[in-house]
Amino acid sequence: MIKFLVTGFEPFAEFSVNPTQTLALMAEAPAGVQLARLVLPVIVGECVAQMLQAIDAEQPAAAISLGLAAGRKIVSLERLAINCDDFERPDNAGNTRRDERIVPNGALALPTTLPIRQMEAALRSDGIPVEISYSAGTYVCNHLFYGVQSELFRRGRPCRYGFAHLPPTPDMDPEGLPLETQLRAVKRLFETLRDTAKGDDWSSLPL
Ligand code: PCA
Repeated sequence: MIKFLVTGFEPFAEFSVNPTQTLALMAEAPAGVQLARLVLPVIVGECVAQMLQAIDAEQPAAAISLGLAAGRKIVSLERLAINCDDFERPDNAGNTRRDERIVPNGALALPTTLPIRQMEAALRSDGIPVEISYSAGTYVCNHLFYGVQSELFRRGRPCRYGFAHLPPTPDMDPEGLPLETQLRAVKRLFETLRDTAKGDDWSSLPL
C-alpha cells in the first residue's frame, strides 16, 4: 500500500457547493493506494497551515490539492505556483490581498512535483478533457499551492505535491464536466502517481 493525500476546498464566493469538496471526500482509491482526505477552508494562511499539519500527520508519499476553476471547461494540471497574492474577491474570512508576496524573499515561482505529463496522457487516453496549465491564478488556490510547495522545498521535498483545477459540474454551468467524469479523473491521477512512484527518484522530476 502506498499512501497519498487528496484535498478539496469548501464553497466560496457565489458557489453554494464546491465540487472539489465532494471529489476529495468521494474519489475512489485505486488498488494498492490508501487515500487520506481533507477539505480545506478558503482562507489565506489557514489552508496552508491545515495542509502542512495533514502532511505531518499522514506522511503521504504524495499529495494533490484540488480547486474549482469556475471559468474553465477542462481539467487543468497546474505546472507552476507563483509567489503572488492578488485577490479579486475576499476569502471566506474576509481577507483581501493586493499585489503581495506569499513568502517574502521566496522564489517567484515553484514547479509542481507531480508527473503531470504522464497524468495528462492517462486522462486523455480515458477521453477526459485535460490540459497542462501555466497559471493557478492569484487567489486562494495558488496561495495554497505556493505556500505548501515552498515549505516542502525548504524541508527537502519529503513528498510530491501539486495542484489540479477542476471545472464546474453541469448543474453549475451547462458546459461543465459531470461529477462522474471528475471522479474518474481524480482516480486516474492517483493511479498515475501509484504507477510512477515505483522505483522512481522522486526528487528528480523535470520541470
Ligand atoms: N477555487 C478557488 C479557491 C477555492 C477553490 O476551489 C481558486 O481557484 O483560487
